[in-house]
Amino acid sequence: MKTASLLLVLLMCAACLTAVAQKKLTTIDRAALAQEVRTEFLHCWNAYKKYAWGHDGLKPLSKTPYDWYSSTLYMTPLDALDTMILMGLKEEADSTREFIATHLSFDHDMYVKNFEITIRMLGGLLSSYQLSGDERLLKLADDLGTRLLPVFKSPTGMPYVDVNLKTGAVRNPRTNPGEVGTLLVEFGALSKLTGKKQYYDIVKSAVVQIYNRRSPVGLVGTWINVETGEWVDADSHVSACIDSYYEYMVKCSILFGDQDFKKMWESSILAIKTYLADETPTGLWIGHADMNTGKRTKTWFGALDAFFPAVLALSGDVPTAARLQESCFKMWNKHGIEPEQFDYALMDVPNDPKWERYFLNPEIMESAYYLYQYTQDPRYLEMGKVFFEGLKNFCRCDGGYAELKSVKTKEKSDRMESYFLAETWKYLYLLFAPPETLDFKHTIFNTEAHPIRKTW
Ligand code: DMJ
Repeated sequence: MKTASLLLVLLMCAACLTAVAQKKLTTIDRAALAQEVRTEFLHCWNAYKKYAWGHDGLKPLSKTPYDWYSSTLYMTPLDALDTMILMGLKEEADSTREFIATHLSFDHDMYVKNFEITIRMLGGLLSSYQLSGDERLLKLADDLGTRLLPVFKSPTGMPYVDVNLKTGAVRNPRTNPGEVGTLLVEFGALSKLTGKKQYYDIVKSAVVQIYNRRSPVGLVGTWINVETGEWVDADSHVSACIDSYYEYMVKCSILFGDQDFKKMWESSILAIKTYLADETPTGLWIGHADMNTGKRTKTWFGALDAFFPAVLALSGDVPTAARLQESCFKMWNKHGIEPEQFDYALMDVPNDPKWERYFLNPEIMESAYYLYQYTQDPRYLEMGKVFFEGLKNFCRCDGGYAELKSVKTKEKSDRMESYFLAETWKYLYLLFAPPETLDFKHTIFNTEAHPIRKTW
C-alpha cells in the first residue's frame, strides 16, 4: 500500500513536471521570435545599405563605411547573402546576388588575409551558389581559389597569413592552427564542385602538417612559423587561433567522409578532455595548458570558446556538449552579455579591461542551435531568447548593432563585423524558424555559418 501511494505521488510529480515543460514550451513563441530576428537582421542590412553600400562593412555609431583593403570586396553583402536566402528575403537576396555576380572582382593588386577571405568569401560564394544555382558564383569561387592557392607555397606547405590576389606574392610566416586548419570545408567543397583535385590535396596536407607537429601529449600551441615548422607559442586551448582547427576535423570527416580527419579528431578530443577540460564546482570548462607538459596555465574560457558545445554535439557527444553549454550560459549571464574572456576560477572577466569587450560573436547561439537540433529541449530556445534580449538591450543602435567596449559598462564601439549578419542573426533565426527552413542533418556549416551540402 505504502509503495502504491509512493508510486502515485511520483506519477503525479512526473505529470506536473511534464505540464511545466509543456507550459515552458508555450511561453516561447518560436514563430514570433523568428520574425523578430528577421526584422532585426533587416535593421542591420538596411543600415548597411543606407550608410555603407558598396563597402566591406559599416561602422554603426558614426554611420560610416569601412574597407579592409585598398579595394572593396563587398564583404558584408556576400557574407549576408545566404542569411537573406534562408530568411526568405527573396527580393533582397536576388538583387544582392545580381550585384555580386556583376561587380565582385578579385583582380586586385593587394594582400589579403587568406583565412578571413576563405571563410567569409569563398564560403559565402559556395553556399550561395548551392542555394541559388547561380553558376556565376561558382566561377567567382574558382577564380578566388586559384588566386589564394600560392599562399601554401611555404617550405612546410602550411599557408602564410597573407597573399596578394594579383601577383600571388605571400607574406607573414607566423600563423596558428586556426588559420591553417580552417580552410578545407571551403577548398574541399570547391574541389568537389569543380573537379579540381589540387584544391583538396594542397589544403589537406597543410592541416596534416600542423597535426603532425602536435606535442607528445597530443596538444597544439597557439603560434607556429610556416617556414621553420617550429612552434613559437606553446599555449594550448580551444580559443582564438586554435578553435576551428578542431571544428574542421569533425566537419571534414562528415562532409568528405575522410577517415584521416576522424582519426585526428579522436586523438585530439582525448588530449582536450585529459588536459584542457576542467571539472569545477561551477561546472565543466575548457581552460588553457602548456602543449608540451599538459600542465594547467590559465582558467580562462571566452566568447569564442563557446563554439565547442556545437562541435561536441556534432561529433556525437551531446551530454558533454550540454554541460559545457550550461557553463557558457553562466558566462553570458554574469553581465547579461558575454565578455571576450572569462576566468572561471573568478567567475568574472580577468582583471584587465581589454577582456571586457564583446564583438557581436555568434558561437554561443550556434551551440544553442545545434543542441536544440539534437535534443529538442526547450531550454535552448529559452537560452536563445536570453541571447536575443541581451543583443537588443545592449548592442542595438540607430545605425545597426554595435560591438561593446565593455560588457560591464555596456559602452559601445563603432564596429559591426560582416559575420554578425552571416552568423549571429542566422543561428538565432534558425533556432526559432520552422525545421523545414534548412535540412540540418544534411548540412555542414563552415566556420562562418555558410551552409554547404554534399551534392557531389
Ligand atoms: C567568425 O569570423 C568565425 O566564426 C571564426 O571562426 C571565428 N570568429 C568569428 C566570429 O566570432
